[in-house]
Amino acid sequence: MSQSVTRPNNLNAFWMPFTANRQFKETPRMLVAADGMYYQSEDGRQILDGTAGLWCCNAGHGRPKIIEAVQKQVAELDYAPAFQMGHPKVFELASELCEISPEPMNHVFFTNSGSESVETALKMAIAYHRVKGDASRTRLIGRERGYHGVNFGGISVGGIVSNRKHFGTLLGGVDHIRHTHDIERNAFTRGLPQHGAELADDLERLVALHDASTIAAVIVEPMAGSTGVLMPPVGYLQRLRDICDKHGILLIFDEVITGFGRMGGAFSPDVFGVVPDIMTTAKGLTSGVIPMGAVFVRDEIHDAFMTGPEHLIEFFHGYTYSGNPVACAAGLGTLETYREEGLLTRATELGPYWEDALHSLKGLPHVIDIRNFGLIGAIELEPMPGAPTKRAFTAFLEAFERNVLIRTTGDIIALSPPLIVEKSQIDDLFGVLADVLKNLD
Ligand code: PXG
Ligand code: PLP
Repeated sequence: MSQSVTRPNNLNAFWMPFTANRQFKETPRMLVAADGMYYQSEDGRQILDGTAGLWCCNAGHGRPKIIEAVQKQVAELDYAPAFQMGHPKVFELASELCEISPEPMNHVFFTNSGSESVETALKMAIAYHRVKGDASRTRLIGRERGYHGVNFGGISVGGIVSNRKHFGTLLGGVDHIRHTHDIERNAFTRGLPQHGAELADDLERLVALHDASTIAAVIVEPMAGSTGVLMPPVGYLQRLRDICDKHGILLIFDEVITGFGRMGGAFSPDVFGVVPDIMTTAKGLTSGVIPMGAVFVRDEIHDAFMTGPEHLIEFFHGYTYSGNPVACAAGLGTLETYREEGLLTRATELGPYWEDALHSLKGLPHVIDIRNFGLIGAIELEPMPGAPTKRAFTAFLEAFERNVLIRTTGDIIALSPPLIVEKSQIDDLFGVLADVLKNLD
C-alpha cells in the first residue's frame, strides 16, 4: 500500500457528516489508502484501524475476493431496476444470507444503509399487523440511549438526545423503555453484566399505559453500540422476548453493528440465544465497501403479506438501489471472505485475549468503566468538569498522532477492530492507548 495524493485545495464545499467541520478543516485528518488492518494517512503513516472504519470493515481492507467481485460486476451489469425486475446476484445473496441467519428468518429485504433498514423494519412491523387485521397496533417502542440511524423513524425510536432535539416533534405514537447502563452495579464487568435483567420489565409499564393492542413493535440494539457500548445484562433480552410474546408485540433487533461477526457469531442470536422477529443489518454485510443494508424477517411475517391478487404489489416500499448488482457482488465477496477465513466466529476465539488486553487499562487516570464482548471494547472516562466529551476527543486526536484510529462517543472510547486483527496488533492498540490515557489531562 503506497499512495501519494495531493490534498484538495478547497475543503469548503463538503459539509461533513457527524463531524466538527471547522475543527477538521483547520487540521484535516485525511486517509488516502487502506490495506488489511491499516489505513495510510496523507503524510504516509500506517494507521492501525481500531474501529473497522465505522464498525463496518469487518473483513479488513483491500480484500481480494471483494475487490474482484466488485470489479467484475460493475463491468458486467452495473444496474438493474429494483422494482418489477430482477438480476441473479440479488437472489443469490439473499439465499446465502438466509443460510447464516437464525431460524426461522428466511426472507430478506435489501436497503442501502442501517438507517434505511430501520425505517423498513418499522414500516414492516406496522404493516404486518394491518395485513393480519390488527390495524390498531401502530405504536413503536424504542429505548433510551438507543441509536437507530438518522432518519425520522430511527431518531423517533432512538434515545440519544442530541440526535433528536433539533428536529421537531418526530413521529407520533412512540415511547421508550429505560436504558440498561448502570456503572454503579456493573463497572468493569467482563462480558455481560450481571445486574439489570429486570429493566426489561419496563416494557410492562408501557403496556399498562398504552395497552398492548396499540403496540406494533419494540426495537432495541442487542448491544447498544453508538451510545457507548452497553452490553445486555444477563437474562435481559430473553425477558424482553417473553414480554413481547405475551402481548403479541413484534421484537426488532437492530443488528447494524452486532451483525456479521462482531459479537462472535453471524448475528446476536448465535451468541445470546434470543431470536427476534425482525432483524436490521448493514455495515459488515459488504464490509463497508459498497453501501448496503438488509432486513431479515421470520417466515410468518413475510408470508402474511403474500395474499391477495397475485398481480398486485404486496408491500409498498423499496429503494432505487435496493439490491444494486455491484453492492450484491460486494456482499457475496464479503461472505466468501468471512467463510474462507472463519471470520464470523473469530471474535469468540480472540475474545479472551482481547478482554485481558482491554481490562489491563483498569486503574489508568480517568477510567471509570471498561466493557467488552466479542471484538468490541469500551473505555468510559470521567468527563472533564464543564467540558463533557473533550477528554475522549483529545484521546482520539492523540491516538491518531500515534498511528492508531479509535472512535469516541461522549466520553467513551469505543473499539471494534476488523475481525482479521492479530494478537500483536491488539498489543499495539492497547500499548498506544495506555500511553495516551496516562498523559491525558
Ligand atoms: N442502527 C444501528 C444500531 C447503528 O449502529 C445505524 C442503525 C444506522 O446505520 P447507517 O448505515 O445509516 O449509518 C447504526 C449506525 C459510531 C457510529 O461510531 C455508529 C453508527 C454509524 C456511524 C458511527 O458509534 N451506527
Ligand atoms: N425523491 C424523488 C423525487 C424520487 O424520484 C425518488 C425515487 O424515485 C426518491 C426521492 C427516493 O430515492 P431512493 O429510491 O434512492 O431512496
